[in-house]
Amino acid sequence: QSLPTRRICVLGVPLDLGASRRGVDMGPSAVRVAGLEARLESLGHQVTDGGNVAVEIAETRSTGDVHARFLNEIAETCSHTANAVIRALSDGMMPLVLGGDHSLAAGSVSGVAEFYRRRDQKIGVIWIDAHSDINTPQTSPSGNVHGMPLAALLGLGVDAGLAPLTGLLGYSPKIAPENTVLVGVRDIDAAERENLRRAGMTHVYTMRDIDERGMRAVMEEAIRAAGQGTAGYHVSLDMDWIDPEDAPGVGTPVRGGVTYREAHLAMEILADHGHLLSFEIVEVNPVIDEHNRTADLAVELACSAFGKKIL
Ligand code: B3U
Ligand code: MN
Ligand code: MN
Repeated sequence: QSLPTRRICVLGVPLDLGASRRGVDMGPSAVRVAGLEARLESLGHQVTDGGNVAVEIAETRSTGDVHARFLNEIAETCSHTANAVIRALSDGMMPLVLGGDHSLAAGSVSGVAEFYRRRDQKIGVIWIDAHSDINTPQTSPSGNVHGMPLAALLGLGVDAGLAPLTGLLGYSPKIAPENTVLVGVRDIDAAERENLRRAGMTHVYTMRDIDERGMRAVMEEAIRAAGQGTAGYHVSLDMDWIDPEDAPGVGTPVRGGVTYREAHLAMEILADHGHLLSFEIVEVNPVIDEHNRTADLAVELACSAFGKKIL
């Protein structure tokens, strides 16, 4: 196989403060144990492990505001994550971020956006998830910050208490709705619908779109929108996108997700286009996984996204 060799920097963010179910803090470890580095290297890539970003644990902290539990601790970790991502990109490496709950994406995406902003370029984001993650502390039914990162990145919820996240690196918004795409959503809260509208999000592909139009058409459109006028895009892959049948070890399983084959196809299509700026895999929960098979699948999908071909 000939594929462009990349220098990849793995960054773990063992954060579970944004979720109510515990265990996704062990996600980075599970994905490393599943052989991420060796399997990417067997594709010809150069992989450096940048270690883990510092996180607090629930046991030593108080929850704070029930509408956005542990928000300040999460913002702190997001700030470290953003800086680690900027460092990797500055060293000429592509960040591959391992979560951890999805709230960390407020940090990783902020880092990628900032790196390109310094070069007068915008970035796109392809957010692959069963959920739309666009709650604010005001609209969240759970108070879990992993349901809020997309709102923070789009600049929503500043006066609803989300300022510690929206204000990362000193400016907001980090991304534009026309270059932000949701793929595979099937669990959207009523208030999130309103937030999607308020944020100006138009590229929202639900499971119905995937069923009716097929993964190929949806991914091509997603890639076009995220790439329009940008340096390229960050891909944020929440493993709960995949059906719990194939990915049981996730923070918040939702039935009716994409199949094993659709998931690989989507990653292969991403690899074909080559505008990937950074990649992340979040919400792997080893506590409820079966013999690490969700982490194994995460590694397989990363390999497909980084150019592994069947033939
Ligand atoms: N929308 C719900 C559920 C949820 C969002 N993201 C995850 N779960 N993983 C909420 O709590 O905001
Ligand atoms: Mn998510
Ligand atoms: Mn999700």
